[in-house]
Amino acid sequence: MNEDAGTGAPTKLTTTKQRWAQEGRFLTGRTARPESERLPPGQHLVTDWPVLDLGMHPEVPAACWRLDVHGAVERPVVWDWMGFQALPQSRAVSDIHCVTTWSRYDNTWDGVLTRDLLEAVMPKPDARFVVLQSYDGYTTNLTLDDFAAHDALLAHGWNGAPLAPVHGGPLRLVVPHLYLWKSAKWLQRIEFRTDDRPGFWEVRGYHNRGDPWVEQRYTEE
Ligand SMILES: Nc1nc2c(c(=O)[nH]1)N[C@H]1C(S)=C(S)[C@@H](COP(=O)(O)O)O[C@H]1N2
Ligand SMILES: [Mo]
Repeated sequence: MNEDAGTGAPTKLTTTKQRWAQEGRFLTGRTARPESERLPPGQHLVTDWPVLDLGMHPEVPAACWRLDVHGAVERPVVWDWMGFQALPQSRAVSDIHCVTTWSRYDNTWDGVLTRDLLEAVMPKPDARFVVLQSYDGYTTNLTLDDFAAHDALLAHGWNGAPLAPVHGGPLRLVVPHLYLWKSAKWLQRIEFRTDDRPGFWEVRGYHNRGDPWVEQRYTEE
């Protein structure tokens, strides 16, 4: 017997398809993002990589370099360069978005995923925030959730080469889903906290979170 729209008796196939519709079968819960929507609102694409910072470019030879991870963690640690390289190493590709309206696609980063760092230091259950401090005195703050994003990493390589000192080498943070000011260059200390503490730009009118997709550029007065 053929299916007849509207009137036909339900066949096995129509009942099954009707059940799929009710269950929302095959829905991914994601929205397909056309290429035109890869660029957040108010941004334009660049192919070079502008340098932005406070103006002092601290030079930290690998022999003197340390990363101090402390605060609300079970296992505080100070890594030297060798110790840091002994952590699981990953490669990730992401776009960067700067609050000054430029974006740059397809950056290949080498380094340690923040997830792997978290596994090593084990934040205490009441840790909610992370404050980054850098060798030039810069600070910036993140929620632990934003810090732990699947594509966030502590990067020492960019596009197959060591990360250039002007871009934060030996080591910088990269949090692709937030404006680039959250991605501290010349990373020196990571503090896990139970309370938030706004950083250098956050106390100077920049948004506390900095989500480029909803243009969280500045704090609204
Ligand atoms: N240590 C440190 N990190 C920093 C900054 C800084 O001044 N010092 N500036 C931030 C800002 S405002 C931006 S836009 C990006 C720029 O990174 P880039 O120079 O690699 O493009 O670094 C961020 N990280
Ligand atoms: Mo910036």
